[in-house]
Amino acid sequence: MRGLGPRYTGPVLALLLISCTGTQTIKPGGEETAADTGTAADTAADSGEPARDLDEDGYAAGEDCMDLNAAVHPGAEEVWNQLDDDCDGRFDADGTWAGTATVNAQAVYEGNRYTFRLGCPFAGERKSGTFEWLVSCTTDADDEKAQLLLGPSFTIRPEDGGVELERWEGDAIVESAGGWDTPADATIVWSTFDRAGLAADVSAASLSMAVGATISRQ
Ligand SMILES: [Ca+2]
Ligand SMILES: [Ca+2]
Ligand SMILES: [Ca+2]
Repeated sequence: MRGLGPRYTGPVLALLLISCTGTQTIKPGGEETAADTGTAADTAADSGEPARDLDEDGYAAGEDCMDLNAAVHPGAEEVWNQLDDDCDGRFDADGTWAGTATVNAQAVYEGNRYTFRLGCPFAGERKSGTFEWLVSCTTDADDEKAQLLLGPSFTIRPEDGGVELERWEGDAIVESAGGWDTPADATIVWSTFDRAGLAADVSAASLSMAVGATISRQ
């Protein structure tokens, strides 16, 4: 029996060595590592929370401005639907619009008919279902009849700026610095998200106006 003692010495030492090296990986308060996620000790840089992509379109919430609609994400095609399909911060034709309107006016005064043709700047802002726009005309300061019949300047603007999809149609108003105003009918039709046509007209006994413009997004 005495002869067996030394034979067990080797395995006992090996077990002691294994238990000592094992304490290195379970020490409380150890350094956070990439593989050690989802614990209370996680840091912001290593939260263990995968980026969420609820609609599974390949774009995580945040980058995806509507993460419950797989058709909406950066790079998607913008379509007429009152949504910001491509997540560029504007839906449909939102933006600043400009152009030059041509105004052909006819006024009857003391039995005589006078005609005027003006080029008038158009400025508009389309945003989230509204389109506020203004045509600003300045008449020829040397044209006495224009000053008398149209005023030194006049504007045309919509009475209601609400707009849906690719067509706006409604009442507008012509206001003259000469002290009068008159209603107009106006229509704006978008051919693309960057281009539209404006048509407006005034039809009154002593004044008629035809307004046309091609406007574009800036
Ligand atoms: Ca998504
Ligand atoms: Ca859209
Ligand atoms: Ca957009």
